[in-house]
Amino acid sequence: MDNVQMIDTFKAFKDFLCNFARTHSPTRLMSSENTYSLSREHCNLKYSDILPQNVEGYPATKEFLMKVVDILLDFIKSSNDRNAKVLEFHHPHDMTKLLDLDVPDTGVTLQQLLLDCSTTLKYQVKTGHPHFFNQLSCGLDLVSMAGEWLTATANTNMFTYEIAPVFILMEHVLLTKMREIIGWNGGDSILAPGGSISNLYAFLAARHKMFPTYKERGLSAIDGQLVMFTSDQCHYSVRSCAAVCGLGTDNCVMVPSDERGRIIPSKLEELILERKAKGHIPFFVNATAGTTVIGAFDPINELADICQKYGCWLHVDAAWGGGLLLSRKYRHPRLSGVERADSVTWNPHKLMGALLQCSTIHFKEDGLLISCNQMSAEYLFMTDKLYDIKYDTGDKVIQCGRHNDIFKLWLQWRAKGTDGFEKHMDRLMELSEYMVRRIKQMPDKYYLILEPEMVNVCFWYLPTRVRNMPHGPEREKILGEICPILKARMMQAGTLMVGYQPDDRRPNFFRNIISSAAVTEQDVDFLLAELDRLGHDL
Ligand code: ABU
Repeated sequence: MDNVQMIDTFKAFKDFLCNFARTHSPTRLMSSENTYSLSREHCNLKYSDILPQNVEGYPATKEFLMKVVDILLDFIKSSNDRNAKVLEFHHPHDMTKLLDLDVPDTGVTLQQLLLDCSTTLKYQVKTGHPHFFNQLSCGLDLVSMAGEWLTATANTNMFTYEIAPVFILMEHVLLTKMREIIGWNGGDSILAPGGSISNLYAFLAARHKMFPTYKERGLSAIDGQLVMFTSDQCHYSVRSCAAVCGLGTDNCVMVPSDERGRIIPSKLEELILERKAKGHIPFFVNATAGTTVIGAFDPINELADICQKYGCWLHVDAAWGGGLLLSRKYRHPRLSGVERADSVTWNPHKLMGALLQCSTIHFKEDGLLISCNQMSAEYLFMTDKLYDIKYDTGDKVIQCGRHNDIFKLWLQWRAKGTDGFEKHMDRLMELSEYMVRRIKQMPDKYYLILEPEMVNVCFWYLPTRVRNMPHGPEREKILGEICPILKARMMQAGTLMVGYQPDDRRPNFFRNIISSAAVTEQDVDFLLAELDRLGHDL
């Protein structure tokens, strides 16, 4: 055998091994329907054979990443396929057996990483599927997703202009626009990691405003017991502020709400007076614009009057309902008076469909965030920099590293325009109204719990055996017991996801959310028919 023959034989053997490895992967992540195979040339490569470790590795890098994109595109396609399942449910102990979650001592090949990516998405719930109605954040906005891809590739931190110039300016422009939509001229804002932390920022700024030396002196700066007020329907993060900021949850007063889930202003005033009589210091009132379960809106103007009278800070938690600020049709009366608030939480990753996560907190008064939270770390926030250091926004927050959550929202807003967002909000509300109409057309099968103010439609499904029972506590008890069983059937069938929960007035009931741009009237019809198919015999 001459040299050329030997090389050919060696190459043929290498190809055979490569093919064998591709089709006989020993790991359990190998999926039989996998089509994400790297070329023979690259199938045995590892991370060290691509950029940045191998400067000659661009062709392999490109092929690897293009295959990752193929996997992502297939997931997107299947998320939009109404014949595909929303999820493939397995109990944790079974799921563990389907996966190889080990992180090995010796790294695996790029080919194996592709299989890992593919398998990961195979078992992921498709939150962008038109039949996923389970959370406040449903859907997959593809422009926003493209933005997130770019964000991941840019891989920068948002603490200084120095390393994120374009993104910092985008934050400035977009947050100013959002404040204008709230109704303010000026002020300040920041993107925070979630609505709960946004609410915490509001609390911190309010306390700083009232007790400017708290930052240095701590508890000794406050001569008395601070008290905050919120409705009994508020998001639990408001109460959590009291726990983490030293008030104690006993000093987060839960004000009763009416039968529609809205705070009762006269009760608020009574409770403020009660605490004042004890020598306490009422300082913060939270109004919820869009409660998590029912989607109720507290009457902001009435609360603003009370806050004005007693010198309290008014925060509006519009994490959920904030998107309706963009709709001329639905903004009023729900968010009327929001411009009178001192701070507003507004999560574009909820109703507006920006990718998770994208949460904003806005302040009417400029300068509070920085004076409250600034620590002036000299290794990041030098004062003698080349540029105007007011753009080093990282010193306004209590965290150090800050994820880039702006680009996906900015790109989405560029694509839709403010008009497009308004149409989107109106469409979601109209679809929810459609669902309510359909439920009312089937009183034998569905019981609407209350007329929704938002896209939260709360209802019970009525299986055949209860259809002739009069509605009352006895029937509600049965309906409450049915919810988890019907939800389990949904998940096992994989065709639909709708959430359920109890509240302080009733046992378990379903809460359906329409916040995905993918949903149509036909999907609402499917949802109602599917619940009946899965649950009529319960
Ligand atoms: N408050 C966070 C969102 C909760 C939900 O998706 O139901």
